[in-house]
Amino acid sequence: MKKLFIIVLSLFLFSGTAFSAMIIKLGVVTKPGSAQNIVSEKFKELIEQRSKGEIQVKIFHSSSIGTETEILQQIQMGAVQMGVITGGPFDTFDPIVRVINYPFIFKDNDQADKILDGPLGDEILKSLESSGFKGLCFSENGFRNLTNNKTAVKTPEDIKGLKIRVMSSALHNEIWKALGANPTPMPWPIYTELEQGVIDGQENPLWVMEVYKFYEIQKYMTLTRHVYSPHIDVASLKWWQTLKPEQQEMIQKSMKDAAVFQRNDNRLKDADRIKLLKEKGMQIEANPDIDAFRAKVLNLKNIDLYKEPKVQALLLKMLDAVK
Ligand code: EAX
Repeated sequence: MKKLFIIVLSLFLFSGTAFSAMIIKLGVVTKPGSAQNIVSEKFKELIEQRSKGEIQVKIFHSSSIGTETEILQQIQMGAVQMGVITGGPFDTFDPIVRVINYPFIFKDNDQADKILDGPLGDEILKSLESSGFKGLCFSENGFRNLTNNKTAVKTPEDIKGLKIRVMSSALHNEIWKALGANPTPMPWPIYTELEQGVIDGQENPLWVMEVYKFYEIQKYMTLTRHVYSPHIDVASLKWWQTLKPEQQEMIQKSMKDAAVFQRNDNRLKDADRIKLLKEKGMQIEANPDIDAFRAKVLNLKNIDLYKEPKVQALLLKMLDAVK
């Protein structure tokens, strides 16, 4: 009887595992409609279709499994398989990521795509393996802009002493110190802190002001475009190594297609966003003194955060490539 039970049980388990789909847990911190979710939903659609349902994706959004730092830790351990994570918090796991977040490095979207989709971008993705990540590709948050609730900002003089929330990243903290602000690192989300005046301002791409309704609580926006902010679309290396080559290829290709889709989608919507934010009452400075901002961060490449030889070498290559 006992034997029969074991046979029946193992048959059940065998058929259960043989025919059940693989479930990928994917983590993002933002809510549906946000850049990270648009990539993730497109990826889910493509991979479920292309694998004929054998690979399925469960998206955990709105920080339901933690901050970006906590999602990355779970990906390292293999408890979460994938994530679409902003460059900022990523740089504590691998300092090479600081190279992409170097202020004013890319002049436009085309240049960002060309570099990140090329050999220099590959070097960054490859480097992530040493901290337990399989870097798949880059999608985008976008060029970051400053908003605040105290004063119109045109030059760096205007931000003196402003309390600006920055991402959990030593580099972003340094950038805002160099620009003369009073930076406070904190993880996403930050609406309540802005609303209650714990911080005067923040910096993010245009879609954030729309999707998170920052126009309700931030009066001034300056199109500083100080940092191009990509997401790194990653998988757990531990998990990746257990996949068959065909599965790896399908996941890699589907994520890249999703990233290209989302970057275009984000850029197409940007013109209307400026219009909408003005209608909602934001006062927008479209022509700040970028040269003055740039001058403040010119020496950043010499700070300790870029000292590691591998990081310094890639930064110099990148600075040369964007000339
Ligand atoms: O996309 O924390 C941040 O400021 C990020 O840009 C966030 O993921 C919103």
